[in-house]
Amino acid sequence: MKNKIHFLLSVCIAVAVLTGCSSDDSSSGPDTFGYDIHIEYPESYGGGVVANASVVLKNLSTNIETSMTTDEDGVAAFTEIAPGNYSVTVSRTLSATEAEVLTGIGAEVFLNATLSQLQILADGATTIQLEGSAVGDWVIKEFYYSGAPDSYYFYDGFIEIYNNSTDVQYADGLLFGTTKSASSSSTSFYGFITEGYEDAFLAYVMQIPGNGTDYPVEPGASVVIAIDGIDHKDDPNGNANSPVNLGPDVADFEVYFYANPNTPDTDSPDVPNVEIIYSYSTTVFDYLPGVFGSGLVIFRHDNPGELERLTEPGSTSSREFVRVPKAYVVDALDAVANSSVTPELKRLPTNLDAGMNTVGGSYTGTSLRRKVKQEIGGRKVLLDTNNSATDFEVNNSPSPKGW
Ligand SMILES: [Ca+2]
Ligand SMILES: [Ca+2]
Repeated sequence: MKNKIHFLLSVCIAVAVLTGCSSDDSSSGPDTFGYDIHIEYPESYGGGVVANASVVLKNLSTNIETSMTTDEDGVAAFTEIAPGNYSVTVSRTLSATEAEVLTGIGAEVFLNATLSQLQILADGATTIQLEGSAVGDWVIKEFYYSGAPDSYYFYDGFIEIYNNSTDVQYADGLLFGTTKSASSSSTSFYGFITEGYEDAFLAYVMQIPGNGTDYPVEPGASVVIAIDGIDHKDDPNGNANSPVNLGPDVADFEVYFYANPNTPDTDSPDVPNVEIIYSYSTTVFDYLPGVFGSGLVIFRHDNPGELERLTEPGSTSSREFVRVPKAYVVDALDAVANSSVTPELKRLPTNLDAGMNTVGGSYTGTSLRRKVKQEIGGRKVLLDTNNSATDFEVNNSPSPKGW
């Protein structure tokens, strides 16, 4: 653009020699400028230039809009812009295929950005970074339930929930729970599955506290919920065989099981407690997902205490289970007792987890951990096909907040 101005000035000087070139020549109009607007992808997409983004420049005095599409270098090079104040609106829709490459998650996504005021009084350039609706969601990263090896110690269990999306997510209010425990018995059916129910039925429901924005979690970061928030390897109340430290540096929350007035459960002062919405028994002394595993579900619901509760079909027990319809379920993992368990013995319907997985036995000191699908800009995107047989693998060294 500078070249163009130089050219115009040269023309004016050349014309001035012949006819005079006065500043009040009304036919020349006001000066106009060139302005380059560079568009970039969000940080969590690994950055980079955005081709084919729509950029609308609107003059705030005249309301006249000028639109352009970014070129392959991610630039909308506006020319002949009158001096003044402008707003800039940028939008770009990614197809599922494009999003798969950029975010690791194949779903259509709408990216946009707005600059409410941009003053243009000279040639110039600016860079605008797009923001997107979150692509992806919370997923279960790790479930350690089997108990410490060569022990009967299982208070070192934990659940790790991972922000597998492109944006900050708030853990506030996130609900989780487990079904009736899995079993190594070949006849241990779960009546709800046998009867063909397609919802989750949970023995425990717990909720992460918070007012909506108390617990922000970055993309690629996670929340660890411990049965007991202590360093199980070293704590006198722990067990030397335990593979995990779930002290305040690692565990974000713990389950302090106050439901039982005679509870021997301890409340680690530096690890906040989750809220217990429901327990199928008031005589248990802590949260017990089961050393053989269970169906683990994370979900959202505005009134979890109002969810329907049913007794297990075919059972004489009066214990009730909380029904969580599929629409509320964010992620689910059916952890079963061992590799010989057949699909009829699942704890979760196949529409929530098409398969199942196992660490192979109890008191193994091993966990189930979701596989890493790819890394984008340093962020691990975890594999999520809604089939735990594919998505999870046995982790011989349970790794809360790590890999
Ligand atoms: Ca506890
Ligand atoms: Ca505590």
